[in-house]
Amino acid sequence: MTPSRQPADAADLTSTSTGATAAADREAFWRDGVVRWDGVLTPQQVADLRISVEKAFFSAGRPAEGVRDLSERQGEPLDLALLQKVDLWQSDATCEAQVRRPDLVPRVEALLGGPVRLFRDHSFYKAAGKGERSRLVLHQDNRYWHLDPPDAVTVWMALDDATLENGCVQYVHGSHRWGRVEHTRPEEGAVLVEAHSDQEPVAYPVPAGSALVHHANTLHGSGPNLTSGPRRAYALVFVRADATVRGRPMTDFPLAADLVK
Ligand SMILES: O=C(O)CCC(=O)C(=O)O
Repeated sequence: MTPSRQPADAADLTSTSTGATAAADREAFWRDGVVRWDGVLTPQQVADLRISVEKAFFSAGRPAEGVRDLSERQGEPLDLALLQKVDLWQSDATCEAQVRRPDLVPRVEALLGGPVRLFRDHSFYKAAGKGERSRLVLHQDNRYWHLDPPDAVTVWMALDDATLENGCVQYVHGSHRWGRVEHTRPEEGAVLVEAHSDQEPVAYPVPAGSALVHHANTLHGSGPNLTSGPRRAYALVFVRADATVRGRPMTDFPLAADLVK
């Protein structure tokens, strides 16, 4: 395995739009495996993305094509408690505008210390009224993605206020340094596997429009949505430009700088 790129000397890094320095961002990201960026989406962008996400997930009241039910248990009817969809930007102009926005890519490149590719976008939909079934178990993204090195960054943007009650994301600080963690099936028939951690995750409640930016090896999950409304999020995933996926070069994945208008 190629080792992760270590944070470079931060002295040359410039201020970010939120006033926090890129150096402080990098320090937090490489210390905890996650960093919070506030005010990444305007209220209008949140409203527009909610419309796009609802359209992407549901068609005439039923799950649309390409929607994955992460709460699925083999042999049981679909519960539709925790839904995911990938690559919305390829068919939705509002999502495409997020992929092409000029401000996020330099911030992500500053975190990873070099050029990045867009690996995917994806959206998570935690439905209301499904209780425990909408919980997302602790996992490492790279358990599924097989990127080498695993230096990929998810910019997870809240489309609803994410709270303890509706299942905000939780992260195990420092777990991005643990390498590949064993995952096992939490129960018979579950589609997702769960990682074990002796260290408690830290909950990150954030308002709609804020982002949580995590490394692909950071253990994370989210609690159940116990409220009467959905908890939605839209995320962009960037990977180091020279990484491989399942041993193959990633030249088919666009360089993020080329997508930016
Ligand atoms: O939205 C969530 O609850 C989980 C997000 C997640 O697992 C991810 O962005 O990798």
